[in-house]
Amino acid sequence: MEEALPHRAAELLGDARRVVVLTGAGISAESGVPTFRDDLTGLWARFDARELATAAAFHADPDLVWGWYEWRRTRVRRAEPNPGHLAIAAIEARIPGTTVITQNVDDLHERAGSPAPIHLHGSLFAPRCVAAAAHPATIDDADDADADAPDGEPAQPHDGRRIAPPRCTSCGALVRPGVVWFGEMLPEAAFTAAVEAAAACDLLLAVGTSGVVYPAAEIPRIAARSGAAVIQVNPEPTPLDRVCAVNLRGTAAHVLPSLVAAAWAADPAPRS
Ligand code: BV8
Repeated sequence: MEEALPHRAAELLGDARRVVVLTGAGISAESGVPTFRDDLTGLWARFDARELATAAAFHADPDLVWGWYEWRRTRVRRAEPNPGHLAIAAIEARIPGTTVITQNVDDLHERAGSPAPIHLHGSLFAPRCVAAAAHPATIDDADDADADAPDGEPAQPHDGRRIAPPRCTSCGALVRPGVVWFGEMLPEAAFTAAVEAAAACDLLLAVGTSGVVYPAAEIPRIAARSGAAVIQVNPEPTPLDRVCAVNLRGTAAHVLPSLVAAAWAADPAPRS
C-alpha cells in the first residue's frame, strides 16, 4: 500500500477489545490460490465456479466436480500462508477472544497459527458421504492428486483431470467434498457463532471478500449495525465500502502487516 496507512485504521485496531476478522478468497490470492473471480483454467475453463460448486453439477458429473476439488486441494497443499494470514494470527495472539471467520475452504489460516477459524463454507479436507454425513469418509493421501493415478496415469497434470469420487466405506454411496455448495444452507453452529461474534465486536476487519455471496456478506453489516467500526482491506471497491469506517485499498499481504505494526507501534507488549 503505497500511500501511508490512514492513522484512523491503526488507531481503531490499537483500541479494539473485541475483534472479528472476516476473510474471503482475496486473503489466499498471494499464496497462489485463485480467487472465485479468477477465470477457471484447464478442464474447467468452460465453467463458472458458481455452476461447478453445486450439488446439481456434482450429480450430473461427479468425476468432473471431484476432479476440480482434488485439483484445488493439490493447489492448497502446495501453497503456504502469506504475511496476511500471519498478521491475522498475530492479532489473535495479541487480542484474546478475536474471532476469525472465513469463507475459504483452504486451511491456510490454521497453518498460519489461527487456532479455530470459523469455516462458513466448509473445507477441502473434510470429505463426507453423500447419503449420511455421519458416515466416516476419508481421503487417504495415497490417492492424492500428486501421486500417479492407480492406473499408472501421470500425476495430476497442471490443469487437472476427472477423478472418480471415492465410495463411502459404510454404505457405498459417493463421497462428496465437505464444502457448502450454492443453494445449500451453511452449517448452523458456524453461522450462529459468526453472527453472534459480529453483533458483539467493536471492530470487524473484512479482508479480501467481494461481499456478494450471502449470507456471509451480511456479517460486516451486522457488525456495523451493532455499532462496531468496520475496516475493509481490498485492492478493489466492493458493496461493503459504504458500511466501512476505513477502506484500505491494497492487498492483504501488504496492508495487514503494516496495519498490525502501526496499531501497536506505541506499546509492542502483548495484551494479557
Ligand atoms: C444459501 C464453498 C439458503 C464451495 C462457497 C441473497 C441475495 C442473493 C443471493 C442469495 C441470497 N441468499 C442466498 C443467495 C444465494 C447464494 C448467493 O449468495 N449467491 C450470490 C452469488 C448472489 N447463496 C447461497 O447459495 C448460500 N446458501 O443461501 O442457502 C438458500 C438457498 C437458496 C436460496 C435462498 C437461500 C451458500 C453460499 C456458499 C457457497 N459456497 N464456497 C467452494 O469453494 O467450492 S461461496 C465461495 O464464493 C467462497 O466461499 C466465497 O464465499 C465466494 C467468493 O467470494 P469471495 O471469497 O469474496 O471471493 P471473490 O473471488 O468473489 O472476490 C475476491 C475479492 O478479493 C475481490 O473483491 C478482490 O478484489 C479481492 N482481492 C483479490 N486479491 C486480493 C484481494 N483482497 C486482498 N488481497 C489480495 N491480494
